[in-house]
Amino acid sequence: MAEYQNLFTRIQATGPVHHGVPLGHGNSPRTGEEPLIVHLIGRFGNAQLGPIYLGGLGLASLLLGLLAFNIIGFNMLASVNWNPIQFVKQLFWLALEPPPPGNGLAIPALNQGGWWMIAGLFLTISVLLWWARTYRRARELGMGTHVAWAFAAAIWLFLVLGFIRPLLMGSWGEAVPFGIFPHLDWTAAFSLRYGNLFYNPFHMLSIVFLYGSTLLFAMHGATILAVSRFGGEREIEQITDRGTASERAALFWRWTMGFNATMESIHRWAWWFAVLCPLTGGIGILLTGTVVDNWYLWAVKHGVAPIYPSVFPAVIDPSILQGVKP
Ligand code: 07D
Ligand code: 07D
Repeated sequence: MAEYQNLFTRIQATGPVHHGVPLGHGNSPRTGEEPLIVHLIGRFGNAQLGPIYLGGLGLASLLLGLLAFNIIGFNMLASVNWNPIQFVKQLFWLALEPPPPGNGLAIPALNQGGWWMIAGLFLTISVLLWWARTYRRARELGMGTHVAWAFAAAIWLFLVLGFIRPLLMGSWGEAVPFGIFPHLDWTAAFSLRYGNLFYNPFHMLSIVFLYGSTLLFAMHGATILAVSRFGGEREIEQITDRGTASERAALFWRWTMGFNATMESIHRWAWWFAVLCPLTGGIGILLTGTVVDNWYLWAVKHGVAPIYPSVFPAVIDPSILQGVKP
């Protein structure tokens, strides 16, 4: 029954275009007075394009973000002797590095991490202003601020990685470089330096919520699409009446799992899983190097991991030889 497999949008419901609720005092006018209806866009989401709200926060955020982006880009360009061909060829490998480890928290020279600090500062302000924008726009629409607080969870991990942990460790050199592959190198090196991040229980929790988020998203998306022939995607109230899309969706999970979410609770689950991923992750990164110096030795000490087997000439963990205490 292929006609009921609802995976691609076939129907585009369009009503009269509108600008949304009136905005009170202190708001900017919305941009795009005559919203457009674009069929192609309607295949992915809503066919109505605009109006968009720029506003002071949005404008300031975009400007600072663009400034940071340009500082990073020009530093990368300088690192290949201003050669545009090499810039494009090596783009994914280029970096703007933080100050060297010996520099501590001192203000460095521009080409010794100074540009990294300026770009980082601008990017951070840009992200925080964008957060304020999500909060303010939600309030103006009379909505809850759930999106803003979920975004705040991601910003928490971002701040731990680039600001809070380096501050606690007493060196900006601890922070992440800007760059596509360089930031992956940093991630791998960080794990190795601290004795394998897999043994960090907060990294474990973060992964649980990462994987859990995809699982929940798949279950929810699939369930709603599967009852769209009964109008499942249109039901906004919690409906348990016999024969409705909601009742079938609930029944399906009760049949297959013995338990089901509700139209409301599934979104609370999704929100918490997504939020807890960077929240627990940030805790894990914050503990690394500050409280725990080697997660493998920590895991051995707490009976999580076995010690190296003594079948061959005695193996000693290299970090113990370097004086690291479990
Ligand atoms: C799909 C929403 C759209 C967002 C996108 C990202 C930029 C960066 C900047 C050239 C899901 C836009 C990217 C604006 C351009 C310059 C200087 C979100 C979606 C498309 N990472 N990471 C990526 C960032 C960290 C890790 C990709 C940012 C940590 C691994 C992209 C941050 C660690 C892998 C990217 C950040 C880490 C990636 C795709 C900030 C541990 C990959 C991201 C601000 C968490 C993957 C080449 C994506 C990849 C990847 C951006 C932090 C690990 C470039 C902005 C330090 C292991 N990261 N990352 O789709 O392909 O997100 O890398 O903290 O495998 Mg990363
Ligand atoms: C980065 C939050 C900040 C982003 C913000 C967005 C812009 C761009 C522009 C849209 C992602 C700002 C946006 C500026 C806007 C446009 C155009 C969220 C971010 C504010 N790990 N690992 C995690 C796995 C290993 C390591 C988390 C798996 C190895 C480090 C996640 C595996 C080593 C860190 C996770 C694995 C290692 C992590 C990230 C498997 C490397 C972190 C969660 C199967 C060899 C981070 C506690 C997240 C963390 C993190 C998954 C392996 C290192 C769950 C599945 C052992 C150093 N890892 N990892 O939401 O929190 O990130 O750790 O092997 O710092 Mg890991």
